[in-house]
Amino acid sequence: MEPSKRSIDKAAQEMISRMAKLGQQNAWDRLDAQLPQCGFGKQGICCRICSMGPCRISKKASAGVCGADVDTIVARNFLRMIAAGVSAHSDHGRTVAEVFLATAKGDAPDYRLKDTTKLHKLAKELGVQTAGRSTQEIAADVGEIARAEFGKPEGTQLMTRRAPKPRQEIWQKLRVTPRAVDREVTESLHRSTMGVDQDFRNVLLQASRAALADGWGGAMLATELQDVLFGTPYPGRGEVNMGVLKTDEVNIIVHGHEPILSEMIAAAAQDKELLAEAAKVGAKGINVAGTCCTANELLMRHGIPIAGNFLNQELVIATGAIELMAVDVQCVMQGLTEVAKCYHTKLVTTADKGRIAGVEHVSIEEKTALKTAKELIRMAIANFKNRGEVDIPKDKEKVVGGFSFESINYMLGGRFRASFRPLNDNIINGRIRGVAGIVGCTNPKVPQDFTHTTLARELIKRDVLVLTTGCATIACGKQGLANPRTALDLAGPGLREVCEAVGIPPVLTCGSCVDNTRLLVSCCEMVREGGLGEDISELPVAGACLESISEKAIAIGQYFVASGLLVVFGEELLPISGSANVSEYLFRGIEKEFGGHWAVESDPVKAAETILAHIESKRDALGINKAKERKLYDMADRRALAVE
Ligand code: XCC
Ligand code: SF4
Repeated sequence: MEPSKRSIDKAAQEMISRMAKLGQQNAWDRLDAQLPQCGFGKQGICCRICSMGPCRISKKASAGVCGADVDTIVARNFLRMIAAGVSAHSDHGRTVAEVFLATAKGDAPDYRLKDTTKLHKLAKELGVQTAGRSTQEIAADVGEIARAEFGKPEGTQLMTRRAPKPRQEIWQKLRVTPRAVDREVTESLHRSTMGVDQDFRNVLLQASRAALADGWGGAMLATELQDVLFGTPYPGRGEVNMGVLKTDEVNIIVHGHEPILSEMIAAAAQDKELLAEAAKVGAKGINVAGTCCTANELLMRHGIPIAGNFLNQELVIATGAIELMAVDVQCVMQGLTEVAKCYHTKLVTTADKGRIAGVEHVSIEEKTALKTAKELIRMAIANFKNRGEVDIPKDKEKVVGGFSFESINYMLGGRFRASFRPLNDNIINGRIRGVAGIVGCTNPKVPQDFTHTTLARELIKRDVLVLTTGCATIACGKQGLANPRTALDLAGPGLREVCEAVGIPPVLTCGSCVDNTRLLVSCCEMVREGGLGEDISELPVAGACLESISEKAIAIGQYFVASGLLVVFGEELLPISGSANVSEYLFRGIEKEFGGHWAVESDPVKAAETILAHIESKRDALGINKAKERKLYDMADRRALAVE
């Protein structure tokens, strides 16, 4: 297949061609070898949870051996995906909580509590005494409470109290206020095992509760504690794409998710001794760059360059310029091993829970993290001399990274009156129509970066402020959408005016996938600020994920929906189409209960229309469309806009 059909990223195209020429395989090639993929799996109608199966629903068999009907099977599979997604984010959150606690207790000497202002706020929220106590003491209490959120025997997630009151009441009424994360995951697995929960509605309610334990629990804690540990992000410049790799420096890629590892490598790369060692082997410096979400974490906090998103992980190695790639957890393709073998690149796993057969393992532990990071850098330096021919694409784009909730608040209102008021006002007066979150991965089934960036362009053109996370952020960055200089020209006049006044691009990079909780917190603040209704479900806000790969994305989608938002997902990527009842519930029925719902649309232009229609209907309901005359677009107008 033409490289341009595989990715819209020029640098990626170059590397795809290079790999093809050299006879090396990547995810796209392996996808081709898998085609046609299983139609039962796509629709969510196969079940292999007991050994009377595997069963699949067809014209010939309308039930599994146990009698489970298609609704039960599809709902159960959906719940299991969510449980897996929740467990990934929340295990990440738990690791952060453990390092946080160790830091507070003085057991993790290489880490610091960087944002004590945020620590105090968090302490207050969690009911921890601050007066007359040291930072360490306060942090130790916060850490204990946070860690308990994952496994406490009773009570519900404390962070849910951040949600607007009516939202909390909806959750209580539906009995889905999440309890301990572990409990929700365990119960989800129990309920979806053979012969337990066989009422698809009941199964899907648990899907909401488990997902909420992620969004308002594990993932939210990950973000909050990481901010205290590593610093709350504030906007700063950075660069994205493979052009950030250096021909004359030692290149190290950090790949995966937990900043526990990448922060240490980033810190160690500045070590004078190591820089001198690099110079000795003829390298001008040590260049650390990230891929996937750990890259977002580093860009957000330190402006460290991003080499690419999910589908770039194999391609960066194909530049021949990577001395070492250190990976931790999640979204690390086993395919990396084969690509790394074709080059001098040393692939190293660092998380004991994420090893790869045949790959060297260097375990990162909190007590000795910096020492281990230095060891990894030494391995990279020693490997510099083994470089063969190097082919680094030129492409890179400037981005502004670092839009945390706090920094958006600050940018909008200023240091002395930090506030969401200007955002709310500009939504009310119609300069900004609404806000959309574009999140998610890149999937070889779709041309890489195409849907995220096309959707972002469509939305900003029509005055919708876009917040992005995960690999979608990196996609937008690569296409210049997170750079005020290039992106403001693409924004509609109202949005542009506001962005220029405040000094922000129309697409805000908000971090990694756990940082989707920043979007939830921002929604809470929009409600609290006033003028846009009493609950998240009243806001002219929506989420979209048209290029997902991960169970995590389904969990995120479900907690957005259960928080009251519309979520538009890539059609092929949501395996529920086999059950009309489950589809009907998730697309429509759930809205009556939660105020949010799923929609599927693979065409980004049409997805933009869906989101705009949603935003305008929320504006109508709020009565803020009456104030000003607005141009009513009919379908023909919209299409004309879309092809501009
Ligand atoms: Fe993975 Fe987070 Fe998806 Fe990227 S966006 S492919 S989940 S790295 Ni999170
Ligand atoms: Fe088949 Fe039922 Fe067992 Fe699933 S639980 S594999 S549908 S018998």
